Amino acid sequence: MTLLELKSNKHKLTGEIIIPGDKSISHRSVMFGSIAHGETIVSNFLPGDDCLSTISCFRKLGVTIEEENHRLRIIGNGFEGLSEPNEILDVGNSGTTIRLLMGILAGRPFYTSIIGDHSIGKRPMTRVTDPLAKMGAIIDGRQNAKYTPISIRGGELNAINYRLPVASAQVKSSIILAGLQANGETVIEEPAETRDHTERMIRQFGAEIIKENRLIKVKGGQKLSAAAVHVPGDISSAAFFLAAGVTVSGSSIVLKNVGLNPTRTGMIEVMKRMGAELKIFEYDNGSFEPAGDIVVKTSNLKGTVIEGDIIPTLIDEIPIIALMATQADGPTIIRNAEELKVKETNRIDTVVLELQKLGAAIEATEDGMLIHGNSKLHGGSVSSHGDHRIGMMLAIAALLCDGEVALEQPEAISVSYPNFFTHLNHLLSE
Ligand code: SPQ
Repeated sequence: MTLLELKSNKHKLTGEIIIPGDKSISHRSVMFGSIAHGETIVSNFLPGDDCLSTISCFRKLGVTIEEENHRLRIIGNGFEGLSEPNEILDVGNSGTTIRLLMGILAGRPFYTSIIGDHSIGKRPMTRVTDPLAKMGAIIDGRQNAKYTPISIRGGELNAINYRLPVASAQVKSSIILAGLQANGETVIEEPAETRDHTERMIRQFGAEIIKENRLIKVKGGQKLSAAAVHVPGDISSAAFFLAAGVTVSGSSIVLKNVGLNPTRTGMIEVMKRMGAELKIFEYDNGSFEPAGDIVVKTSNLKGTVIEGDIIPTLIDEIPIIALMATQADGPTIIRNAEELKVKETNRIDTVVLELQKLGAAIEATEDGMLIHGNSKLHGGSVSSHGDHRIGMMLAIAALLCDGEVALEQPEAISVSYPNFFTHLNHLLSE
């Protein structure tokens, strides 16, 4: 087991970093490049472990993908260009890979077997296997296709009208990808708006998708044509430095190239509400995904309530928001966030357990957390539990602690931010 000693020198953070490519958009760029016709070029691709798993799966499905220096060249031959793999597909730690991949495979007339790591083996798959089976795919797996290993034999699909039981971009995207191959028009209703990268990418690849409030409509049989994809920086990665910038005293940092898709910016809204001093400079990058630079400074924060429709727009940022809230004046309440229980770890339990070890006044609730604020954090031994976002949150927590923090399983961080510690050390060294 790897252990990393994080020295707490309470050093301010200054200078600037360029935020690495967005994980959600990087995954989708590989998938769309693979099912489109022609040569897709992707720039600023994120070579994190999860996105590399996606590349590996599509190579096993017969797609030519070249990867060099954050740039991909993908030769797609349409959905029909995918072929039956003679090996098991391994999605590693990536929920996005397995759920979206199943949507694509649902319409392919061949057999595929899919596995993932220990964490994936505990994450619910019925949320996608149910609607895909309704459309006509033959799916089996552990506990009636609830968990991996999963096998799927695709074929002719029929469109469905489907109300998502949870606000999930992965489930929505999986059904959209199946819907593109189905007979008729698939209609999906979202209980709350979730990230819309799939919808934006469909349009970039020359097909049509209609969004009317919370209804999404997509017709089957459309042709996708290869396109250029420039991946903006990942706001979910920037989140760790946004929180460090406002909480570590004497800090002032610039985060460059942050994706600013409004379905992902809930944390910025919450930070403003908490009194954070941050400035956003959005620029026209000519892409279908907006981006900009963010300047953030140490600020006096106050507690807040985070609940309802904003939750899906900051779901992956909740661990680091919880840490930020330990430093605010007054309590912060997070509600309606039960989805956290089925992420790489149960992120309500892991956040509460690990922050309590460092002296935070934080409690788990049925569907979120209660964070009392004004906590003086001390050193201690903590673990990422193999969850990248918990690992990064704890590395930032170490900056706020009196005393050393030893972090177990820091290697999980490479799932979404392989150069996280290089960036952190750069901001500490200026
Ligand atoms: O891919 P994975 O493992 O599910 O990754 C996570 C993360 O923290 O990076 C969730 F654990 O992000 C999901 C996110 O929570 C990525 C995602 C997407 O790209 O569509 C959507 C969200 O999940 P969901 O279940 O709400 O659709």
